[in-house]
Amino acid sequence: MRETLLTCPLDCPDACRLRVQLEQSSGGERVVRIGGDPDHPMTKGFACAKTVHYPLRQYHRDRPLRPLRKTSSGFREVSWEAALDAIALQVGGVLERFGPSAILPYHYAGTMGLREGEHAHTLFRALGALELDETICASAGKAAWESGYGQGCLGVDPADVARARLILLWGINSLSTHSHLTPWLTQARKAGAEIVHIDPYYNKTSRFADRHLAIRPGTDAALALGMMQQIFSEGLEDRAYLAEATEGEGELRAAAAQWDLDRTEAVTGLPAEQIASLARDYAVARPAFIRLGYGMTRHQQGGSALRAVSLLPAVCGHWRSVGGGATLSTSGAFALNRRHLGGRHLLRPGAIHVNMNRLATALEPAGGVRALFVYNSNPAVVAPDTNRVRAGMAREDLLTVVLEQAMTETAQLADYVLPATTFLEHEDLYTSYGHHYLSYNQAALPPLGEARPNSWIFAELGRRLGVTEPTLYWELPALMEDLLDSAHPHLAGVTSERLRREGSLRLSLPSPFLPYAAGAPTCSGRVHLAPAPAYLESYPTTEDFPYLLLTPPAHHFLNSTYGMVEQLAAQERGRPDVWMHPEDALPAGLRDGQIVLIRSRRGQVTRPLRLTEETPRGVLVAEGTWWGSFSQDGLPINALTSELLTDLGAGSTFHDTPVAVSSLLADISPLP
Ligand SMILES: Nc1nc2c(c(=O)[nH]1)N[C@H]1C(S)=C(S)[C@@H](COP(=O)(O)OP(=O)(O)OC[C@H]3O[C@@H](n4cnc5c(=O)[nH]c(N)nc54)[C@H](O)[C@@H]3O)O[C@H]1N2
Ligand SMILES: Nc1nc2c(c(=O)[nH]1)N[C@H]1C(S)=C(S)[C@@H](COP(=O)(O)OP(=O)(O)OC[C@H]3O[C@@H](n4cnc5c(=O)[nH]c(N)nc54)[C@H](O)[C@@H]3O)O[C@H]1N2
Ligand code: SF4
Ligand SMILES: [Mo]
Repeated sequence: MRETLLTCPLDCPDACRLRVQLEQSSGGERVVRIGGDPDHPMTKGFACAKTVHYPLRQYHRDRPLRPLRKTSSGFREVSWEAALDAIALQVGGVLERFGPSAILPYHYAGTMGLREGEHAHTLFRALGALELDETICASAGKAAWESGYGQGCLGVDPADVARARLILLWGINSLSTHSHLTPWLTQARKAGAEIVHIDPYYNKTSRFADRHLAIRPGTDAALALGMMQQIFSEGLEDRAYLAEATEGEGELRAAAAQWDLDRTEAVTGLPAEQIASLARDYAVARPAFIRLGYGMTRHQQGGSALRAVSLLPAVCGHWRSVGGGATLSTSGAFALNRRHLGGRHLLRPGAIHVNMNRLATALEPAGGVRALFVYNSNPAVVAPDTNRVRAGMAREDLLTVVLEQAMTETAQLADYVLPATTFLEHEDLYTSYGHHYLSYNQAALPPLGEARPNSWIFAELGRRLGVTEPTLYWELPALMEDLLDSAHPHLAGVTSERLRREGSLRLSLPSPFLPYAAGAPTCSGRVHLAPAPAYLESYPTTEDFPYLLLTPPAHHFLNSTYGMVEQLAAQERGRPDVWMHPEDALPAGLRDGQIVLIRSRRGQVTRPLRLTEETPRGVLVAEGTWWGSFSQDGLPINALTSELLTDLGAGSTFHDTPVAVSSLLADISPLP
């Protein structure tokens, strides 16, 4: 038995340091147990309910271990030579006949590793392929944050959150999605802090909080403006901070003045007294901290919503106290030299961009895409409007190559599946979006079967295509040296030797870390309160589609990454369901447990109905981006969602789907 420490590669703010136990067996060394590093200040000795089960996905029976080529009778194993030669030949043909803008790479954050994640884009930028804009998750939030606070999202150090006296968990189900914040929240509460959860439905985080405000979805800008109006009218704003560190106060005051308590109540659905007391408590608590989630951004007006909420700490000057302020993401603190990362230096000004939320449209025959490379993502399940995404991927005249660790529903649609290594099998470097530790993983195990890292696969293709760009062929040491080649003070003393030796290193942040205490890295050095955020009164539901469907993350899944692990699915009640308030269901003649048909303008799915008062009236909740194969109709929930983009950042709108619900005859033969 051997033990090693590795950082979790998954798309989660916690970037945990894991204690990985390996054991010799007849087939070689195997991972047998995963827990948290007790010595890591953020991980604090526990891994989440998902990643303790990572060995089940590492050794899953369906994991692709050799290159696969689709034939008329299903997938056939082929050698790496044969697969790479054939793919390079076809790509060469596409380049010759249609040019590089017929090639689309599609990727997201299956691994957060800088080498196997972002640096993997180098091949496509060297070829001059279509440029994919990574907008599926954080782009609306980032654009909104940066509109006030300048480039790069900086956040509060999680350890300082323990000092806050009032904590607003706003549009985040942090007990599920950011579980390593919980110890700091608990510590703050022991010291007297009150914790408020602002979320349309009642979930694990609401149960943990002292107060739950069930806001009407998509109306956070109205709530933030209504709070500001109370704060200004009672003179509770921080005049000194506003004068010294911000600009545009007049415009913000004017916008807030439109939001008296009555109007705010009418729009948000929250009682006026609750809004008033929240505003007062928030203004006077020192320190007050807001943990912003992405939930409020996944609506058409999501950018404005996050912008409005993110300006509250500026109005009240909370940025000046240790533990006060707000965090959306801490990613901006990792001031690496990203000039060559993923071949950024090769990006041409005239490159054609594809918004990843519009994959369905990009893959229409008229879109001109002839070769699609998917890596670190599972778009047949996670992308909006999956019926059209799947139809596009299945096109006869499209070469679809999928690099995967799992036989996902995207991989099942591929012409070639190329087996990828897991974080246990490749080395990499990791940042975080929830804390301030940079970390390095060595490869702990040899690749299973013939799995190979993305970087190896793309280098082999590059060679065959005659690509001479040297950064495509960089091994990790060269990439690491280049990334650390930065004079930024946050990287002082952070060297590759130390990273290799110590594994996880805290950035050299000033202590205390008060990123916006004196202003922000905008052109003027001040927080931009103008243009003032607005809420446009309109609600997406209609008579035909009277309910708004929210599709937030499930506790036991990480997007779709653990979607094939039956043990985790079992902990999520075994199959995807949809939740509805009993007072909505009963008048419509719908019963608990029955199979219903849910229709949107994009498609329809069948799901068992679960009646619960945890969901407010008028709202349906479907937790978890389940693989389609777990439901009777084989369809993922994204068969219902749309390509609609947010007002800022061209982001996704997964919580903005108007739907109708009706009972289904299939009710007579319920799922086993
Ligand atoms: N267990 C688990 N952890 C995860 C993930 C996972 O799938 N499972 N995914 C990871 C990833 S990629 C991400 S981006 C993060 C996302 O983590 P979060 O930011 O927590 O997730 P969101 O989907 O943004 O939804 C958060 C909450 O916002 C609520 N919400 C929806 N609409 C609104 C609204 O209009 N206003 C307000 N105030 N709230 C609203 C939802 O009901 C939900 O409870 O989590 C990461 N961590
Ligand atoms: N309805 C709805 N849809 C959503 C969301 C929602 O809340 N509701 N959330 C959205 C959000 S926030 C996000 S971030 C996206 C996430 O979407 P994705 O980034 O697609 O995330 P995952 O579903 O986790 O799929 C990642 C895939 O990458 C693979 N992978 C991991 N490591 C490697 C590697 O090293 N090499 C290769 N080749 N593959 C690897 C994994 O096996 C997995 O299949 O989904 C979005 N979709
Ligand atoms: S998924 Fe998140 S909470 Fe779970 S081990 Fe990985 S980083 Fe930690
Ligand atoms: Mo995400």
